[in-house]
Amino acid sequence: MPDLLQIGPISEEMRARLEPVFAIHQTKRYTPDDITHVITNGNLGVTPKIMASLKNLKMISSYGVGYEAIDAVEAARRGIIVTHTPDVLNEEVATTAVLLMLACYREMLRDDAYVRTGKWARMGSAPLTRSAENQTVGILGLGRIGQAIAHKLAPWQPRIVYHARNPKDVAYTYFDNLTAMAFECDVLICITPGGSSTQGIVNAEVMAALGPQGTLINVSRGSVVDEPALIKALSNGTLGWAGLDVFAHEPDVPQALRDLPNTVLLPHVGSATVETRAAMGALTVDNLLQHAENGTVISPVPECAGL
Ligand code: NAP
Ligand code: 8YV
Repeated sequence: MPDLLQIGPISEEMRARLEPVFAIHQTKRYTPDDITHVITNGNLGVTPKIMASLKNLKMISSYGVGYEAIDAVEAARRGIIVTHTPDVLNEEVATTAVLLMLACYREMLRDDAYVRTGKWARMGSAPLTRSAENQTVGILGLGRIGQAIAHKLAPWQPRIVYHARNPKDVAYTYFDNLTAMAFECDVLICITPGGSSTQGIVNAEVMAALGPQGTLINVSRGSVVDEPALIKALSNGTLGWAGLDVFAHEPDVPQALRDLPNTVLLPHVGSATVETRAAMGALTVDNLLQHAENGTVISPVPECAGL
């Protein structure tokens, strides 16, 4: 039986499928030389120290599509296959992005409070909100989820523009410069990977370009947005609104951000429905079982695709 190191929690369904095939070890008690497989998630990943200590590691299966907490280049160099869970969460995360955008435009939290606090009864009506129809929506990172967001926004008849490192084979307008795109946008939706190449790319300049009537939506990683600059821009009116599912130091969200009325804040729940989390869990386990059976996997990360 191959030895599997479990980093982070797994569901009972996942455990029930793994137990007949793997000897599962918890992080507090295992012999590093025994471990051939690791199961982890996008948040915890595998630290460089743990990866270096596992001399006989063959495969890492990560729950979630983002894998910046795993050094996939080093894994590939050592012949270790890293897998993740792309595609099965596209629609769910896209829904979260649209939900945040609409909640910002239509002031859903403010109006909910109007009813709950009795302000509606006292004031008679709530102030008007903004229409989300016919907006210019910039998508930062037009990959699997970015394209799902563009499709899901269609009923609001947006003009879609996008920025990525390379243009895609799509009908939307490509910008090779993020600030230049932000000048044209009413809304900027971030859905790139995290990690060093996107660290702080949504900076004060991009926020100023988006402007006082602009809305920033982040469903990618907290690291993509310069959080102190965001707090400043939202506080002084340089930027209008922000809808955020992800933060720089989760689960800690700065009090200044929590105090701002022009934000909608979610606890990293982009993919967090029962159905989608089950699909992610199933793919995480499928990759492990297939590797144990014949050494192949279903969804390797690009760095490991050739292994
Ligand atoms: P994907 O298909 O790989 O798409 C990523 C996109 O980002 C591509 O268009 C890529 O295009 C672009 N990109 C990569 N590096 C960039 C850079 N330095 N500057 C500008 N654009 C860059 O990935 P996906 O499946 O859509 O997932 C995207 C990310 O969403 C994940 O990695 C994860 O961080 C995040 N996510 C969040 C949640 C949540 O719960 N909030 C859930 C799932 C995923 P180029 O290669 O041309 O640059
Ligand atoms: C998960 C995510 O919540 O897939 C991702 O990249 O951010 C989310 O779907 C997370 O990865 C689970 O650890």
